Amino acid sequence: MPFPANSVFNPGATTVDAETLLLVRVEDLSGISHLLVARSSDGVSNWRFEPRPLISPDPQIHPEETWGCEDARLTWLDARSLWAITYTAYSRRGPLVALALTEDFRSITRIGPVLPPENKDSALFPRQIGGRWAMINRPTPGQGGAGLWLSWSLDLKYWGDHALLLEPRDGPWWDSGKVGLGPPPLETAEGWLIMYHGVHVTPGGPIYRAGLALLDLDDPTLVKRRSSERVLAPTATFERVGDVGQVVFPCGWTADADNDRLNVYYGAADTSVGLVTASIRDVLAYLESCPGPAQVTAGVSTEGVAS
Ligand code: BMA
Repeated sequence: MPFPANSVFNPGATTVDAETLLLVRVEDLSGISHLLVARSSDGVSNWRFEPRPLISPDPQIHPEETWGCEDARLTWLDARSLWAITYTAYSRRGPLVALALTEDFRSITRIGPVLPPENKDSALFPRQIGGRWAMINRPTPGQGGAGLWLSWSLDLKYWGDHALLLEPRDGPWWDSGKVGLGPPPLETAEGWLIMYHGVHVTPGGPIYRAGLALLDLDDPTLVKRRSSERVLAPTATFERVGDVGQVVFPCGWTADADNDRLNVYYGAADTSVGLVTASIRDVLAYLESCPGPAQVTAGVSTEGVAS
């Protein structure tokens, strides 16, 4: 690392000039987080870090960032020829969703706070749907658990038509209590693929795991499939032990459709970065076997029953 760091985790991911680019969250020795670019030609090894963060808190002009900038998600917006960076600005009144734009990951334009606290785990869809931009986010309401919401915008700055998209389940489920979006939605022939984390609180503390869902391409308010099972869980020592143990927290992925490969980058135990890979075809075939809209909506998703 180019400067002293307590931990490096929860990276956004994309591809730039045929290289994998991660925007990693670096928690400094005071506890405040910054977002730093790392590049690798194979997406696995020889990571090269920029000397300075791309996004550091700027509390004079952006008081909402006073306690740090965390957990970026990166979405290439083809129609605008730039990336949207959604990140958690940690304000003194709680975490909120902030948006910045970049053409090159060398400089950014801050749009600023787009949703008030408490809200986080947000990412844009890569293209407009029905003439509007769409963004998934995760407010924390006073009742009913924290779920995924969908919000809409004509200009990327002003967001509305907020609606609940996917609720946490209940009881012993791996995604009871809280869920939050992982990487940005990925367009596939079957629908928008999303990965989300679920938090199950146990007497030993919370466990963060991740599962999958598929949204309708033309109407992403419709959840077509939702995995009953978690597909990623803390099992290795580096996922079970760290600053916050028992955490896998995916925020970024890159997809190589030609080679049928999905690379998922995730934070492990709020301390380091892990990578898991999968076949996109396998993932979509698995989702086809998962519960359909009726079960998802009723929140009574039963094992392997398609509607
Ligand atoms: C969430 C976020 C993440 C963190 C996770 C586990 O609420 O704050 O940044 O990785 O908790 O501690």
